Amino acid sequence: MTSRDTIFALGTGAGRAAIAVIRISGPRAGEALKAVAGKRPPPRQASFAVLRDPETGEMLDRGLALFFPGPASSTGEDYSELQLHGGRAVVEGALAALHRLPGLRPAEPGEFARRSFANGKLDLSQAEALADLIDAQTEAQRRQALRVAGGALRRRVEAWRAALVESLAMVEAELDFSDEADVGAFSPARLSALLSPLARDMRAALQLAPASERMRDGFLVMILGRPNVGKSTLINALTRRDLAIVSPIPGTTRDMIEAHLDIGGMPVTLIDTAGLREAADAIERIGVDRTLARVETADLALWLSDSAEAPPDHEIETIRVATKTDLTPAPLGVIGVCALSGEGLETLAAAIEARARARLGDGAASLIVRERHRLALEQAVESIGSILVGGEALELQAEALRRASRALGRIVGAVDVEEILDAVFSRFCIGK
Ligand SMILES: Nc1nc2c(ncn2[C@@H]2O[C@H](COP(=O)(O)OP(=O)(O)OP(=O)(O)O)[C@@H](O)[C@H]2O)c(=O)[nH]1
Ligand SMILES: [Mg+2]
Repeated sequence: MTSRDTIFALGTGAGRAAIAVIRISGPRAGEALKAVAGKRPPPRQASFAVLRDPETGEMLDRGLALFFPGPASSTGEDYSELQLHGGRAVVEGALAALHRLPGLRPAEPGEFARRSFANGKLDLSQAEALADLIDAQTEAQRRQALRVAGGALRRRVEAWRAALVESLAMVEAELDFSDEADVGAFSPARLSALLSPLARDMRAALQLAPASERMRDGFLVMILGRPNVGKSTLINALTRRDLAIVSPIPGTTRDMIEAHLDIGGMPVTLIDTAGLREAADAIERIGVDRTLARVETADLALWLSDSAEAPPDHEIETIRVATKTDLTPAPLGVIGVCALSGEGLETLAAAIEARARARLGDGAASLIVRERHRLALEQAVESIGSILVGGEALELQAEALRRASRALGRIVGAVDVEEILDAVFSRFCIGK
């Protein structure tokens, strides 16, 4: 995979649409436009273009062509875009025409983003955040992805690395010139004055990490209760879909049914479960066991009851919900819902939203958003911590500083990255 190839791909989603955007990046991006659209438009200006098959001259579509000369383009290379009608035959015709041009080949998944990275347009944390932005389903997820894509983590890591470099310079100067009387800049106290606030700042960022990682997956809410209390009815009402089978027969639900919801901008994963009881048969028993296993990883349980029964003891935070309030009124202090009238659903949704917001934040302070980042930062903090404990030889302190710096470098993709890059970019879609 050399960047001398010129690559192309459909950038917009596959299928019917009003518009399709085809992206071309590499040294022949300008020539390719000339070959299929008859001209290379002036830089950064949209021009009307008639797209033709370069071999037969047959018209394929009318659309817009744009040209961005490198390095001031999204990939850092010469970059072209064709905006066409989003029909399957139009797109296939255009891609086939480009494929016939010498020096052009279809892009691999994530290859555009990888070239942006290689050309310094993005660091690794930003490239990953762009993938999150494309996946973002709710406002809070979007806010978090946009913040990291805008370079929030990149800048913080750069500041941390700069402080490490300064510390390392101090330690190395002491190692090299300690016999010269006038150096004198080094003292353990000065080193820890540099490193202590750094470690504190990193630990603060780590504290927010679980919330930000959870933001990408969704706040996990399990609907629990005895058979027949109305759990499946509730998930259907909250999602406004006919997801789960509802019946008056206790033990209807066996498999967990999962739905992804946007509640007030917060991503929430809601799971309907098998009613908890001494199971009537082996299959139901499996359903109940799975429910209990999953509860351990949940953020919140909704304990549903139509008879004012209190929830069993769980480790996790629980909201009590009284169902079927058309038949029995809710006990005092318990949120009541009625699936027939929809009463109480808004109150319940607001309660879930509030817990999700308290747990995940709103994305505006997110920094460490992936396990990959967190593990690297933990390593850096550990290395710095070993110096702050004191008592280590200067050579070992220098090595610990280098280790911390390398760990941080992995977050932004600045060091020993080939494997990380392959793993990160191959998960992107084609055209990204
Ligand atoms: N009157 C009334 N009936 C309800 C209400 N909500 C649910 N039901 C009825 O209660 C019965 C059980 O509902 P489900 O949603 O299947 O209960 P479940 O908790 O999922 O039951 P299992 O899957 O067996 O654990 C069905 O007949 C529903 O129509 C309600 O608010 N009022
Ligand atoms: Mg059910």
